[in-house]
Amino acid sequence: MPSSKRERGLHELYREDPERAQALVFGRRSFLAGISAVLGAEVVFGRFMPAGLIPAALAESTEPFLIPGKDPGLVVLNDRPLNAETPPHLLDDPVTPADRLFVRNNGIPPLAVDASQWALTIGGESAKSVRRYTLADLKQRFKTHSYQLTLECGGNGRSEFNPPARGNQWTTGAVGCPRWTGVRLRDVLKDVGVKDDAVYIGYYGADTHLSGDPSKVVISRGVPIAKAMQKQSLIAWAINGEDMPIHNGHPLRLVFGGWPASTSGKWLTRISVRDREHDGPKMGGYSYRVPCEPVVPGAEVPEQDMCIIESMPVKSLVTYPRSGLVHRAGQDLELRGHAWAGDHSVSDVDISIDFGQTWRPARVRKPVNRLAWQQWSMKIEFPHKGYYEVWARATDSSGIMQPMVVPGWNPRGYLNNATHRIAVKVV
Ligand SMILES: Nc1nc2c(c(=O)[nH]1)N[C@H]1C(S)=C(S)[C@@H](COP(=O)(O)O)O[C@H]1N2
Ligand SMILES: [Mo]
Repeated sequence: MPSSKRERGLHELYREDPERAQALVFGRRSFLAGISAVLGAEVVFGRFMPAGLIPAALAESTEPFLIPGKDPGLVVLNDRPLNAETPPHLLDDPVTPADRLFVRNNGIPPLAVDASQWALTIGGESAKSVRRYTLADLKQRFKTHSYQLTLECGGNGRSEFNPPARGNQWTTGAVGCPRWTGVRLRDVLKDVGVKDDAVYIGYYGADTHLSGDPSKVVISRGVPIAKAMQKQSLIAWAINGEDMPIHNGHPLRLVFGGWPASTSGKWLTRISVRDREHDGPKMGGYSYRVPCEPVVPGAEVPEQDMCIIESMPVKSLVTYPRSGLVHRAGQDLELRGHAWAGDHSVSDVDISIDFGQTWRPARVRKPVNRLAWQQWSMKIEFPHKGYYEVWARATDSSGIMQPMVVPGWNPRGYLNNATHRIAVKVV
């Protein structure tokens, strides 16, 4: 793997400057040996391979980057750190399978984890004690709870902002809603004892900084104490009844449904109960913050005018059919997908097949529990043969609707909850 300090990896480097990428990755002399290792095969006519050529296997597919425990259909946006999103049609299940949950790493995960040795320490200036819990302690001493909780990266949809925002160019797939199992954070916090002046909790995980510097913390975010104390806020060890994939935080992580997923600390080793807003890396500046008041696209916003993102906005996906479907004229088509709305629930999903001229209500299911996404479905007929777009627009329980175009521009490209569109050709 390259030793680049910036947040970019092989894919991006190869796209921009293949020669430099090769030099960086393998060094000039050992290039062929290195490339063979990555491709998993000898480059048979390697001595004829032009310098700077992008091996087709790297340029065209994610094959060499199959992620352990993940569906090969996930799209890799970056491999250092690893970031991969899920195409909408792979999110069709009401409960997201573990191998289809997106991955957003800010650093390098602890790859060899011994769960039997894992421990979580809780302390901080607003904790009444410092306590250490092994995974076994958590399982034995506290009641186990399971909830389906929606996890969405604050930057999901970033690729649509204009002017563009730097960072992972997520399209629609940095979201999922598996069933999480663990203990309530509040039960454990009560065991530790929380002082009256507590206002926030902050997490620390066992991943390492891209620079390799062990003294640098990758990311340490958190939530206000009120969110921490909600019954759905979990310290989780399982997804859908099984150990979670290493890239999703095995063996222990926080899960705060409906809030930017950056609050849901992975590979959790420590929680600090704070008497102030937590101030770990990526809490301040422009990280996971948006202008407190709307700004003109491209504006330079002073740091003190940025506010922390809390509950995520209302949003929906069309997960069936897959965009590009060719459908027989005269037959009904059953559309379906999910909708979610941060701390709120979803009250309506409306569908348009005429570019927003008219809308018809879909059937919307109740959430299985608070903070779980909801399923919508609708049977539709198309009046003529030709090209259609299906647009889905959700409304939350407070009456707020998804916008049809990309909403408020912000420097880092967060919170794009514009309607999802798919293409259908009727023949
Ligand atoms: N320790 C740690 N926790 C972390 C991160 C990380 O890089 N390190 N990334 C955060 C971000 S930005 C997101 S969007 C979610 C992604 O969770 P997932 O990879 O399980 O989908 O984890 C959050 N928790
Ligand atoms: Mo994120």
